[in-house]
Amino acid sequence: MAHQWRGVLREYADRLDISDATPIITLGEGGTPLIPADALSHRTGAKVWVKFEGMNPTGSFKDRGMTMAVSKAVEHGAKAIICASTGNTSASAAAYAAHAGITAAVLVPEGKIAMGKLSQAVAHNGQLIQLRGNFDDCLEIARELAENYPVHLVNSVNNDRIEGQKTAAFEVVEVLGDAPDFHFVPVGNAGNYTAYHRGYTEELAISATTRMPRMFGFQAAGSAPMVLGHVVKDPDTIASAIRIGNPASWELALKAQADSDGYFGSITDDKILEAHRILSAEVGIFVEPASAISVAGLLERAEAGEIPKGSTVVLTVTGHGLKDPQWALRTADGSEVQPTIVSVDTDEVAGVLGLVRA
Ligand code: AN7
Repeated sequence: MAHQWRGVLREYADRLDISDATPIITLGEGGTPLIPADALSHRTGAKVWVKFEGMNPTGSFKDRGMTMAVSKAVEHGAKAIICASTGNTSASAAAYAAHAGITAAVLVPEGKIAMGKLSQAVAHNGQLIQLRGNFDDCLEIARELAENYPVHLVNSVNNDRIEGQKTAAFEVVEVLGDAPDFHFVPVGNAGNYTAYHRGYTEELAISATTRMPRMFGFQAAGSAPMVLGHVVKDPDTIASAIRIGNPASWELALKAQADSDGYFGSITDDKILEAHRILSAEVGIFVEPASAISVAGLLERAEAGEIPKGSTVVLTVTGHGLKDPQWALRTADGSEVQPTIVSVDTDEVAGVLGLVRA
């Protein structure tokens, strides 16, 4: 019988703080593909691999942390969880809560989350509340509620989330046989940046690897507090997932940067969309805009001469393109892609396709 991937808690039980008393709330997350990206290797001279986290059950990397956070919450008797979200966390929290038979309350910024994510949170019976504010406001309210009411916070300020997410680094090491030279991730709250660093740190400690990858994190130019060194009051970017002005894991991420000789950079929305097109059209991987920032970051750093030829590079792309598909229908000059419409006529279709009869 074919072996089925059992989700990160079972696959990495010996690397996580779980016991026989922990109920395993899983949707089979993790075990995502690490895909060689020849087009990006040719463009940069590095050996580039893409860790496609859109292949998780709810379509983003958040599921790795959510299986852990919800399992531990249920172990401790929680009947309700709460989170603030730019979308993906809310989709994941609602799905895992549904699976566990508990309630999820999700706070999102009004009008600023992608349709696919909103649909998921609603479909999974999340108690969805839109705040007239941004993500940072939502997180403040979620924290206050968790402090004063019987609801369990599952944002990445909850260490269980980071613990679950570190398993992605284990998977990379299993495929490559070592850590890469560079690891690129999008940065919003900087939880995932922190989680990969923790995963690689643990691999190094047990000699599963020979090195710590340089951790390279990227924020959108209009939402780049870690690059600017101060909180951004009104963050703005088309990459709504990372529209975050006051990252929850700021301090932890700075430590990870120092330890890994890492880097934080910013990328304009135009460059994010350009990278989105390259990844879709030349590699065949469809992601949401925030995820394309890993690709844009690599292209920018390679152009700056900062990526030695032959380096092994892993890019995490965090969320599936179907979450927020509208961006694919815009051309480089910002106009809408126009569909080609023809009659039911073989010769006419052949003509449009430029085919010549054999
Ligand atoms: C696709 O869902 O913060 O730096 O509330 O959805 O660990 O925050 C999402 C973040 C990158 C940034 N890519 O990760 C949320 C939320 C995608 C994301 C990030 C997010 P962190």
